[in-house]
Amino acid sequence: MFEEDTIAAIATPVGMGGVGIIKISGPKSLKIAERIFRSKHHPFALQSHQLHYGEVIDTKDNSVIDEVLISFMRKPISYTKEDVVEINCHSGILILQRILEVVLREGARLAESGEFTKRSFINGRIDLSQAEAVIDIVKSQTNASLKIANQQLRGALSKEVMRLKEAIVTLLTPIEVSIDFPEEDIDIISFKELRFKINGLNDSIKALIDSYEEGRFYREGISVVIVGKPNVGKSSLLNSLLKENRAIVTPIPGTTRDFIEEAISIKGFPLKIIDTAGIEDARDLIEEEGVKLAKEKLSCADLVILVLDSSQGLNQGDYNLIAELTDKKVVIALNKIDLVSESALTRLKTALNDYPTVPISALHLWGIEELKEAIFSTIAHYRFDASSSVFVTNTRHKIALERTLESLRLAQESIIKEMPPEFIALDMQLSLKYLGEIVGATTSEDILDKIFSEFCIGK
Ligand SMILES: Nc1nc2c(ncn2[C@@H]2O[C@H](COP(=O)(O)OP(=O)(O)OP(=O)(O)O)[C@@H](O)[C@H]2O)c(=O)[nH]1
Ligand SMILES: [Mg+2]
Repeated sequence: MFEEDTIAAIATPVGMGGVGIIKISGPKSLKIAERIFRSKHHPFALQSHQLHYGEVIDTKDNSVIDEVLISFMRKPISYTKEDVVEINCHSGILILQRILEVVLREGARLAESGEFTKRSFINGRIDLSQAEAVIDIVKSQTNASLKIANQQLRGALSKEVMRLKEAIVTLLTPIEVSIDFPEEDIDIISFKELRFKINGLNDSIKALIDSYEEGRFYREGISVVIVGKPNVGKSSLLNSLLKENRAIVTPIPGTTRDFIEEAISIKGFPLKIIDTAGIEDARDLIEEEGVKLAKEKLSCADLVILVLDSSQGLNQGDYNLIAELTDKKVVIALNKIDLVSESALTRLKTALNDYPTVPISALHLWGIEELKEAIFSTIAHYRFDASSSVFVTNTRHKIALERTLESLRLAQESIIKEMPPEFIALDMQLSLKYLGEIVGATTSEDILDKIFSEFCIGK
């Protein structure tokens, strides 16, 4: 059906800017471009893979909409493997919309979210994991996550999945032959050898599943939650880590009601840093909700920064909070040190001997680098060389790998129980199906729709 259908969309963010792009893909692309584009050079032909300078004309009244650069990429050497036209115009919402209107009027239809990339997948230029990498690239907020997404786009994960698939097929073929030709005396692989080889595959799959935890940190960022009693300087700390006034800071306890989440990176580590409402007995419903949210965030934190007001010493509220953090990685920030004496600070540090403590003044930006160091040293074990191995960062891929592993485990079980070869073959076929889901070879239409709906329109 794609053959008949030509799609178009504005590919750049809407707003004022230097350049805006309208993308067209499908069999009518060239015809539409020829209708709406008037070159500055004569005679003229829209040659493939060249930039042409001219104007876009409103075909209704022949008026000029904008001065543009237009390119035509003849299939199959294009993003979608179809005929593609890209119009670079000035980026103003009216210009972009008017050009799009003309393109639609001339026979294209508005593209759905991710439809260009979906076509690229359906036409076999990239597989599903590579298409998903395109979303990851667009969403990347750190160099490390960008690097992993780029590897995936280049096919690192696909290659590993294909290698596993081929290995399973190699093991499965003689089993299937023995099922189809039971009377033939074919030298099929021994059960012992089969178990041994499946074990080897399991190890590779497990390594991929294990990479998910690390990969997740790179994709989503390690979540660092700032907690403490009201007014101790949590929002001030967030602001000083971000180097901007993101959160409201006032001397009134209970200033932060909701949570605030921002991304920062420390030595290349992506962090999601979350400021929360002060935890204390709530005085009203809003505070109660704030405390509830803060505790929720706390429960899924990878690392907690507990902020204490060193000018106030420790009270029961602080001890209660500390008690809630026993199973968490914690760094304690002793804030407002500009208000306390050296000796008071030493006493506090001694009292908190069990924890890494960093004296800071969020107001004066003292100790912020030291705090970053302390954060880094508690998460440094997540460090790995993102360039050397294959990472699974996508939950969908991880689930498919877990199912693959489970099918192979069932196949192993059938081997141990000396079940008929049909049973072994069935589970091994299932394992192939699950692996196939990662690259989109065996993925259902609804799942495809769901994946591509996460894209923006025009990608
Ligand atoms: N002297 C001094 N004052 C500070 C420091 N850090 C924060 N403050 C002040 O403490 C008050 C509370 O700061 P916030 O950052 O709003 O504290 P919070 O913990 O976010 O407070 P809630 O959102 O109400 O829980 C403000 O008046 C800040 O200016 C510091 O290092 N030294
Ligand atoms: Mg606050």
